Amino acid sequence: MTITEMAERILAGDRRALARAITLVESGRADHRAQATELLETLRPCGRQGLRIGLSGTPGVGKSTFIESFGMMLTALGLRVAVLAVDPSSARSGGSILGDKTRMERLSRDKNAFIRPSPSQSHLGGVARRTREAVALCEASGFDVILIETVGVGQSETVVAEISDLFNLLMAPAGGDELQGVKRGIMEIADMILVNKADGELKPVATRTQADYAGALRLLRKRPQDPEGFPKAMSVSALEENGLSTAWEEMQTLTNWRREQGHFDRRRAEQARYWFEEEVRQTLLAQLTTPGPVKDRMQALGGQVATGQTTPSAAAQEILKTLGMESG
Ligand SMILES: Nc1nc2c(ncn2[C@@H]2O[C@H](COP(=O)(O)OP(=O)(O)OP(=O)(O)O)[C@@H](O)[C@H]2O)c(=O)[nH]1
Ligand SMILES: [Mg+2]
Repeated sequence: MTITEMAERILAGDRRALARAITLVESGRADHRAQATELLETLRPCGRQGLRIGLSGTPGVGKSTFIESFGMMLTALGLRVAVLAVDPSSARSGGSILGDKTRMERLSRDKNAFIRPSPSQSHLGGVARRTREAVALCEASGFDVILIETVGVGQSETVVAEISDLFNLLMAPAGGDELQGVKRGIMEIADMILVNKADGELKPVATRTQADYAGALRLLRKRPQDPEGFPKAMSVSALEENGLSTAWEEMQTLTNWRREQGHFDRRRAEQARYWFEEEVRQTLLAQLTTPGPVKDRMQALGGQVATGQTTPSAAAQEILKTLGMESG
């Protein structure tokens, strides 16, 4: 299949072509990278845009269950839904989204849904760059909503927030102590906090937890990209499918306001700039760390610097010269 054919099929909504294209953007091979870049460039003018929703939460909080219920609700509304994942580590114990495909049984059988397991790469930034490209491919393929899942274990939330229009944090019903432990940075990037498992005997705890988060969110400085009443904390039950349509309505309210106020496009522009810079940074870094002449030279010069045969700055200049970049 040529790149032009692949692009045409993606635009026509062909799922197999989409899956192949995602494999192409995930590939580490230099020729694949060149093809992937060409493909993305070919698709760029189509201008199709979906809503990118990031979803994070600790293992066991109910992300998979939520995506299944929420995704089914969206497809029932006639929307096409794609699910992608960013795994902070390939050795994730809780079960990858690949295993989840069996857990998300109803959604994976839905012809208006597309579930893509996470690529198994060790480097988080690398995975996220490619996930962002997979998002672009899904948009070109006509998906209305793209759900991007990540396990909340540190840096991955920040990375997913850089790919998303809306970033949701899924939380478990908990006492005040656990609430204290929630990192401030996470609260600052969340557009919505969803307290899950608001059912059965956990319901009163969930309601209290929601009120606590709502209070904590009010204390944070108001961001220009939030209208009155946002960021919001809500409670849902992914299992019993409660509160999901209300959550969706709130997401739309927030998104529509941001579109009207210009925040939506501004954010996407900032993100595009961020990923461009990240691509340059990562590519340069890769030259220094992947086995090859530059890495060998680094090693050799490192030895000379250590034994005082040359200075760090003179050695650095030599590496930069090898890379075709001389600093002033
Ligand atoms: N009571 C209740 N249980 C839930 C709800 N959502 C999920 N669970 C249960 O919580 C457990 C974990 O759910 P998952 O959806 O697998 O959680 P996850 O966040 O995807 O977990 P990892 O993939 O390991 O990170 C399962 O036993 C679910 O049945 C809910 O709304 N209410
Ligand atoms: Mg899961």
